[in-house]
Amino acid sequence: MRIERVELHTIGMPLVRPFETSFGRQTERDVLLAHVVGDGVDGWGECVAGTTPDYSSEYVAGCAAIIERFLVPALLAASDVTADGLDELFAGVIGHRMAKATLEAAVLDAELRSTGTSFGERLGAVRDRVECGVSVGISPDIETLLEEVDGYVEAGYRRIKLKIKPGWDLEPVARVRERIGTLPLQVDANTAYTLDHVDHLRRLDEYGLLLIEQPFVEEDIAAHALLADSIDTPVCLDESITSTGIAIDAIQRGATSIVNIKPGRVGGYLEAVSIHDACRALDVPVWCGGMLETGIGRAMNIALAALPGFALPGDTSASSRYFAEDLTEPFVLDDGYLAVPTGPGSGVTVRTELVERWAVAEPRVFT
Ligand code: OSB
Ligand code: MG
Repeated sequence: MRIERVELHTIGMPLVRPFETSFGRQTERDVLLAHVVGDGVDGWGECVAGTTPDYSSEYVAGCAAIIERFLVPALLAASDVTADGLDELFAGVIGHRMAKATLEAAVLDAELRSTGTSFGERLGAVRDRVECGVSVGISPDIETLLEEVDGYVEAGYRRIKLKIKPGWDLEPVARVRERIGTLPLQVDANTAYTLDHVDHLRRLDEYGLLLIEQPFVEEDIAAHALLADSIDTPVCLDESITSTGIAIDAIQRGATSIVNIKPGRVGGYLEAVSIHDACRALDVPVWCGGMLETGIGRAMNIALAALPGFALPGDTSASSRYFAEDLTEPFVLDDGYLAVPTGPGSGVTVRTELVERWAVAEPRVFT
């Protein structure tokens, strides 16, 4: 298709409760949206970058700059744009995967709408619903944490993930394990530890965790391999996994025996499928991570999580876990599952009146 117009919108959406990780505390999501129009169809993509470069080096305003200055001109200049061809079209820009993923999602959405195909069909979904977990932030105290966990268990979530950091790890894990019995439990450190903590982290082994996510800094694959050799809890990389090649390398080096796949982090849904395929060939289970997505990214993530290698529940929670009102029709948990959308493209409809109402800046329009 030929892309005739690209709009960039930035909106602010309050979270229903603050979300605290080892790297920061967030009360609102700053969302950059790309809307592409061409050949009589349109599509939306959501950027997963945060307001500040604390989870990765990318951040909202930086993504907007890369998109405006380099990616949109390439898109508008091309006579025939396909999602498959974007890798080549954007080859002049190194990295900036979250920025590229934003436009890839919008182009895929438009392309699929033009043929009446759903994301699930295009990506290779084999299930019509996906099992859901929930990511629980660091709490002011244990009682508040237990209350929050109780609510999620009550809501039907099939797996709990606790954010941990030095000083907030063994006790919350022990108390939550005691509270939830045998419900699957995992932890995410978002790079908060070092190799000096190996003996300490080994103490997590007694809580029967599904996995420990990204204990060390993202560049240090070797440290994760060392830890994996020293503890029984499976090590799972998140931040470190930015491409298929890096995923294969980390697996072969024994640094990760389970992989968290986030489309935004790896440059888009097509690369996410490629990582899924590589992991499947190596018999490594994967699960779908989350970045507090609105209904747009959530719809696409749920389609991805329906691929055969997604063997563990994802951070694909219901809309209500994040927002009082979502940007699309809300995703509602049913017995711990979310249904894979079946309509063309993402299968959801963006509520453009909300895009306008929640705008924090004038939209930028490129033709
Ligand atoms: O590390 O998985 C992470 C949110 C923002 C940035 C990083 C992470 C997260 C989450 C939330 O854990 C997952 C979600 O519910 O979307
Ligand atoms: Mg993580």
